[in-house]
Amino acid sequence: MGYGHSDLVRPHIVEPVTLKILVAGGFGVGKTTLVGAVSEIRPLRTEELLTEAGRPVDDIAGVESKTTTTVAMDFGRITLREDLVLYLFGTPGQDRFWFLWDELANGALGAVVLADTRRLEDCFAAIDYFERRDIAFTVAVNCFQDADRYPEDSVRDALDLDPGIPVVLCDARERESVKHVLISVVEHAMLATAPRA
Ligand SMILES: Nc1nc2c(ncn2[C@@H]2O[C@H](COP(=O)(O)OP(=O)(O)OP(=O)(O)O)[C@@H](O)[C@H]2O)c(=O)[nH]1
Ligand SMILES: [Mg+2]
Repeated sequence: MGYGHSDLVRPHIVEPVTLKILVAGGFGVGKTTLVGAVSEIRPLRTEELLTEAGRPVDDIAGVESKTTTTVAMDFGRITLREDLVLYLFGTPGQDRFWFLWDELANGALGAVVLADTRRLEDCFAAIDYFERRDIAFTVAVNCFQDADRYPEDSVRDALDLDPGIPVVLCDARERESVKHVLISVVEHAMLATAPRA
């Protein structure tokens, strides 16, 4: 006789589903901040100093206090539920790093497009990219203190988004706020990729 010892120690081990989510948006909109706010592992960052040499190409209007920029990617992980783990890949915000996007987008289930209402046009390129590749995305407005607040629907109109695309307001520095954004992305992406009945 005797019992299966391992059954006692490990009653129900659930193998989590892991999903890859991209975090995109314009330069300095808060992508690195967002990944850092929710990641349960120390996020991998690839920050380089913004330098005098980069000044002609790096447009820091609106983010003058910024001293570093992402040159390859941010990487973090969050367990949303015991059976659902997200791997977050933050993209570099500057145009000169576009060549990295295809690599990062490979296998992504969905994406967050972070937007700043003072520079909405900066996220057009990311939206265009995901629309072309049929990657489901949620637009998250990072509410900086000195930016005017607009309701979700005004942002949707301004960005000319399809009615089904979620728009949420967030604070990229706040863990709970970012979790809410990620839940929106996962729900939207699941619906978008589910086979139609
Ligand atoms: N007030 C405020 N500041 C923020 C917020 N999110 C980010 N910041 C600040 O804005 C700056 C830019 O943030 P990052 O997270 O580096 O932006 P990024 O999108 O990763 O930038 P790139 O990788 O260079 O494109 C940093 O100085 C942050 O501290 C926010 O929600 N509110
Ligand atoms: Mg960054």
